[in-house]
Amino acid sequence: MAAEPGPLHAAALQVLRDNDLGNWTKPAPRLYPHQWSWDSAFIAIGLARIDPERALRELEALFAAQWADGRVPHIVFNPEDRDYFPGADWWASAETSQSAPRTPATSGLIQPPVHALALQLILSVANSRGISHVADRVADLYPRVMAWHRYLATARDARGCGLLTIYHPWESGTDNSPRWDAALARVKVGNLPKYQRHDLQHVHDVSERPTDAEYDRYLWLVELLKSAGYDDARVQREHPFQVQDVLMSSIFSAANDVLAEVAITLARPGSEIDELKEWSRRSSRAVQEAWDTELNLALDRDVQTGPVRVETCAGLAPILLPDLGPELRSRLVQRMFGPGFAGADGLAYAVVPSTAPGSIGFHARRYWRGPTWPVFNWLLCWGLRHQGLAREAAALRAANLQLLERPDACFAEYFEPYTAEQLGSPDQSWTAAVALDWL
Ligand code: 9WN
Repeated sequence: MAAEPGPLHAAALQVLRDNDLGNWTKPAPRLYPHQWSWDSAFIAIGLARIDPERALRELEALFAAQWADGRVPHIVFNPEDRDYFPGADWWASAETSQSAPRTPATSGLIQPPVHALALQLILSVANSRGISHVADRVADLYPRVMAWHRYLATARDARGCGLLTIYHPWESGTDNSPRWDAALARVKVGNLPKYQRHDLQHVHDVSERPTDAEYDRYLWLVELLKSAGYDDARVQREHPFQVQDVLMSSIFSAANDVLAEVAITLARPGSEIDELKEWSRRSSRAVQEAWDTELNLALDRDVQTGPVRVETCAGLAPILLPDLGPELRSRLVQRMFGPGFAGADGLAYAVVPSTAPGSIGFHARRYWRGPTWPVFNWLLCWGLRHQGLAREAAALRAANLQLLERPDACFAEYFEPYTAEQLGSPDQSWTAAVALDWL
C-alpha cells in the first residue's frame, strides 16, 4: 500500500495552490509575480502526478507566448501586476521584434530548456492512467516544444558546435553566479534610463540580491539586445556578453533525448526523432570536451576570452548527459559529494551549494554565489538517477528533504549552506514543486 502523503507534501501543495493564478503559477508570492519559463517547467513536474491536466496547462500557458522564431521567453507578463522590475515596458518586445507576440507581453530572453522533462512526465502519467484527453493535448503541444528546441539548436548554436550561447546572465537561470563576473565586468554601461528596483523591497536583507552595479549591467545588456531588435544574427555580431553555457547545453542534451522518447510515443516521423537525437549527441560531446581536468568541472566558454575558470554547481551539469562515459561519471560523483560541494566542511546538510565554498566569488548568503537551491539539487538527482546511480540520488534527495522539513524552511528560494537559514523569497513555487516530486 502506498504511504499517505505527510505534512510536508500537504504544505508544498498549499504553496503551489496559493501561487496558482489559474493557468500558470507565480514563482513566488511577491518577489516574482509573472510567469517564468523554467520555473513553470519545474512546477509542471511537481504537479504531474497530482493533477496532470493542471500540470499541462502550466506549459500550455507558457508556450502560448512563444515567439514566431521558436524562442520561449523567460518571462510572460501578468498585465494585472506591475510590481516587478524590469516590467513589460522595459522589454518592449512587441515594439522591437516582429517575432514577438503582440500579446501577452514577454521578455526577450530565454531560460534553460527543462520543459521536455515535464512534457514526458505528464505524457507518461496520462498514458498510464488512461487520461486520453491529456495525452491528446500533449500531442498538440509537442510541435511547439520541437520548435523551441529547433530555435536553440540553430539560433543559439549557429555553428552547430553543441554549446548554446547566452546573451545575459538571466538566461542562465543562475543569474548572479561568479560564472558571469568577468564577462559582466567588461560591459561598459552607456546612457541608461533612470530606473527603480522592486526586488529589494521583497527580501529581508538586500545583500542577498545582486548589487546596483550588477543591475546597471543587466539592464544595459537589455538595452543592447533591444537595439539589435532581439535578432540573433545581429546580437551575435555585436553583443558584448556572449558565453557558451555548459549548464544550458547539458540540459539541452538531456531534453533532446527525452523529447525524442516523447516523439517515439507520439509516433512522430523518424527524421524528427533522428534530429533530436543528433542535437542531444552534439551537445553532449561538446560539454564533455568542456571538462577541465584541473578543476574537475565542465567550464563555460566566454566567446571573447575562452574558458571561465570558476567552481560552481553548473560545472556538475554533465551528470545530465544521456551518454556519459563511466570515467567522467565517477569523477562527477566524487566532485559532487566531495569537499568542494556536498561534502564541504561545516555544511548544515550534505546538499550541493551553488558555488564551491572558499572558491573565487563564493559568498554564503548572496544570490547564486554559495547558497543552496533545492531545485538545482533536484536536477542533479535527476541526472544521478538517469546515470543509474540510485544510491547517490537517494542520498542527495534525503539530505534536501531534511533541509526542507525544518520548521522554518518555508520552501525558501535558497538556503544559507552552513546555517540552513532561509533566504530570498519564502513559499517559492519550484522549491515546493521539487519537494512534491521527491515525496
Ligand atoms: C530574473 C524566478 C526567477 C528564476 C531565476 C532566478 C530569478 C529573476 C530575478 O528568479 O531570476 O529572471 O528577478 O532575479 O535567478 O532562475 O527563474 O524564480
